[in-house]
Amino acid sequence: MKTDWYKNAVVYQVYPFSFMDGNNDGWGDIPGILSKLDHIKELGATAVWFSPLYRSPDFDYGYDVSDYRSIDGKFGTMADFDTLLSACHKRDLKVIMDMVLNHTSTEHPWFREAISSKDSPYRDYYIIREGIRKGRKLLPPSNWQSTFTGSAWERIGESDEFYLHLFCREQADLNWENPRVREEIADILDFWLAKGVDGFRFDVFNMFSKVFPIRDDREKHTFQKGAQFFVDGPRMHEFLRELNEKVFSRYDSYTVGESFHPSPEAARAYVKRENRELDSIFSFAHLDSDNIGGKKFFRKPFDLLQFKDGLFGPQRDNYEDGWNTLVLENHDNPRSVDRFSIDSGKYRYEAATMLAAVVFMGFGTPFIYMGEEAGLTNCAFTSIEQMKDPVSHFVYDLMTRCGMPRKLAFSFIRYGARDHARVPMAWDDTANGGFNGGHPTWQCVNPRFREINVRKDRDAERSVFRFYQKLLAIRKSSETAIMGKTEEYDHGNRRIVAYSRTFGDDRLFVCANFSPRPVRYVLPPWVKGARVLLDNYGQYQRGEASVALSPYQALIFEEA
Ligand code: TEU
Repeated sequence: MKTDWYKNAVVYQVYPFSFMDGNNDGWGDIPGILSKLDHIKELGATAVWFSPLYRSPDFDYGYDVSDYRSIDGKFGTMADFDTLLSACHKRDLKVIMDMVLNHTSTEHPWFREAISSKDSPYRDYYIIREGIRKGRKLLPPSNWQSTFTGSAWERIGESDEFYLHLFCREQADLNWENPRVREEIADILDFWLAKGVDGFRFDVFNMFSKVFPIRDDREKHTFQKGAQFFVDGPRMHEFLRELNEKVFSRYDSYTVGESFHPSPEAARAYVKRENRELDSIFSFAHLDSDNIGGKKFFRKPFDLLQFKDGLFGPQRDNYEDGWNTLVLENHDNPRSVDRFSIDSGKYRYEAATMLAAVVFMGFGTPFIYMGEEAGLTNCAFTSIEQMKDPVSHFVYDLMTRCGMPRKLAFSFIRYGARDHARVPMAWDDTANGGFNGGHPTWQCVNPRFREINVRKDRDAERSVFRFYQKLLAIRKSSETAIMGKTEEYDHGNRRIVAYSRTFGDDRLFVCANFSPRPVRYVLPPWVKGARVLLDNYGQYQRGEASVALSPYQALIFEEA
């Protein structure tokens, strides 16, 4: 029986490598997570999404899975996972597993089998094609490019054949056209649901279906060639419907898809209730308002209007017949307080709380990334060698090979790197930020951990954590905050974000100064006299005709 529990859920994302190291070996692990579940609960989250915990050679840190029914030894055992699952459930926390099903690790037994012989029954689990002979040269089957730069095809040994990989070459794309692959996938999902997990986050799900036969992309693109042949492909809806019918519909489960720049029409269709595909997909468009073409390293001046378009568009599009998600950070993004033209040195608390109010009071399920709730900042990396993410290295190499000076290339990488969010959590000011007992960590700790850490924030008078607690409590207790329709105000204002949420006769109003300068803002007449539910400065009790908003001040009103 479906209860739609996700509609009033608040999801907390744990990146297991860096959350908490229980056995002091330098890597985060399940016993570590267990020891911090109360923190998640106290915040007010109602569900936890675990980035991949499965066996993996970690070329892409867990997003290259070599056994979907296992727990990687560095994190613990399946028995540890079972303990974690029941510890979450005991605290009324739902559990969402990350499912990376566009590709497997090239160390997955299916792939090993597939390339072991041309007659292998696993051959057709992947997308393997002959290269193109041109004189002495052997060219890849098409000019498609991987999301992480370079050709999307890798030659199989000395043979004439190549396999497709839209991400790292250690991540081979599965052939979803093959019904046996889809059966295997349904079985894997069933395995976890039968164990008692409550839902899935699907990694780059909108690349499952490709256009066949494979051909060259002859269009001009600034970045990735071939995308129109593998994003929102022709059988996407059919594949999702099939999984929904076979698996999700049999459990009270929740699904959220992570999509790679979907078209607006496709994005709506994936979550349209009557289509019976996914419950929701991530809305990321606003997070591209400080970069060019969705490529995080290619920084551009922050554009608040683009941010607002990206934030409010999906709230509008999915209101009547779908559902939305609200995201500020994840393991693929730098810390939000260091983006969007914000100076986290001076206004860390103000900006972190303002961003939370603006994003998480919207229509959709909030997803909070570990550390965001304490206003954790980017890490002051000083060299590319300190970074572990292969993407940082690929893009740096590409830039420097194209002749970009190293210093400049590094400054781009440092702006957009996924590494910032992946350093060990700074829990307190003890060794390694309290992440472990002092053993060297797999990834450097943030050198600012003594000054910026969870305990210090929780104890502070102006605490990001406590603001999040209040914000989430408002969300949970107000039907308007959950179900209300969003209406944006003053879209053209380049400093202010303002919107209302309406449900029946009840209205909420949110307004925020997205700039480091004070701004006077004239409130809509109905907000005059409205009660202030939350204010990150604590200045206001009631709405006036106009309010003087301090730098990064955010106010949430409830109509009297
Ligand atoms: O990410 C999909 C993705 O394409 C981006 O978010 C990507 O990480 C970014 O553009 C690079 O700067 C998902 C996972 O979230 C990510 O961690 C994996 O690396 C990727 O899929 C491959 O599995």
